[in-house]
Amino acid sequence: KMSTETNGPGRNSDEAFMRRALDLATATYAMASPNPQVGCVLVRDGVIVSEGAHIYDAKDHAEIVALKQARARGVDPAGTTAYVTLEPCSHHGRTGPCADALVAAGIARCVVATGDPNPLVHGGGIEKLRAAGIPVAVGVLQAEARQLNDAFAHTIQTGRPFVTLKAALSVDGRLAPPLEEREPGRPFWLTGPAAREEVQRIRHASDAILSGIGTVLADDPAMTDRTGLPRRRPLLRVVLDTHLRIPLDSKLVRSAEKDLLVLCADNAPSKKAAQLEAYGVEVVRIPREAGRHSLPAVLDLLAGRKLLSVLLEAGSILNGAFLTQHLVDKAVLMYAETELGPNALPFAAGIPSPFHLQQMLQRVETRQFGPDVCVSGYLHDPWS
Ligand code: AOF
Ligand code: ZN
Repeated sequence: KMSTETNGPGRNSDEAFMRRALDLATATYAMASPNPQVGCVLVRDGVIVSEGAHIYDAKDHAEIVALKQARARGVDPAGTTAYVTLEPCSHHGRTGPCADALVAAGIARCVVATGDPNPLVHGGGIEKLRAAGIPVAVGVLQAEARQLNDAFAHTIQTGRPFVTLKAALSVDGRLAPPLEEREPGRPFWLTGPAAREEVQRIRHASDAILSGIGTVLADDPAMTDRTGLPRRRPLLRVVLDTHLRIPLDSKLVRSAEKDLLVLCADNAPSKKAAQLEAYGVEVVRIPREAGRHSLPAVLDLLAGRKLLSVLLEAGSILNGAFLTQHLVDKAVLMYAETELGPNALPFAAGIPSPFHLQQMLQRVETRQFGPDVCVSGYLHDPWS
């Protein structure tokens, strides 16, 4: 396709370089949180001279990584165009402002995919660049850049983690056969390997995974990130278990390595709590509302640990509680061809069917994973 712009670098080449910056940012899943995922490339005469991405533990922001790489290669960044997936920052955090560093380096032009929702920045970086006489284009591949940082945008504005509800469903919208028709301690598989791989990718992109004791007793799930990709902190596995019924010989407890958090009620048995703690499980008592865990309190506790994203992989009761309390931000529904019938476990208590949830979703996407169909969408847009 030909560029329709007549002067300056064409739109298509801007997109191509931003695509590369986005790829760099995408590669940092589980390495940037609690900061956003950001990538940057510096370009001169249509050629990339250096690249960078932000890794939380390395502190340097993506722009600084790219500037340092250019200099290490003997290239002066002056006169290059900087492509950044998130507005360069204007504040002093763990590092100095990237906007100042780009100005000092003599960048000729800056292309930004999306603004930074952080109230400390929020347009300030773009203003600084423009005030220094650097032309700034905003909005190239904006949708992709935003999606990558949904959880960051949500958390920085609401103070709570971004909640994604994931469910594997039968074609008639059920979670699993009735318990009495199942072998306990064995997960019931509806979807195929391609859909399950996608779930692993979602887990890898999450800071925490949450389920209820009912699911633990029925399935004995591991709730792990098995992508084999690096993470700067383990996927925190969280179980809501009012009375501490979680078996000591469950997969979760046996594999606990400071990455298993069991939330229970004030009056849960102390002896069981001590036993769990001896296995390396963290037990925390949290407030209840009408005999059930207060879900806002659960999310606040996770936010207090600087976790941006929570993946809810639970049964009917928790799915229903999160949905009816409007605490779900995004839903990912994986449908398999199998029919389970009206006696099977409903998708979510208090919601007639997953169809009713789908009707409420915005920006719905339908994808196929082998024989399975994945419908996903937002209940709250973290960028609106
Ligand atoms: C950028 N480039 O690569 C990133 C940015 O205190 P810090 O240093 O950890 O700063 C974190 C904030 O900086 C974060 O909340 C977000 O607003 C911005 N992230 N900005 O210019 C980057 N990761
Ligand atoms: Zn910065």
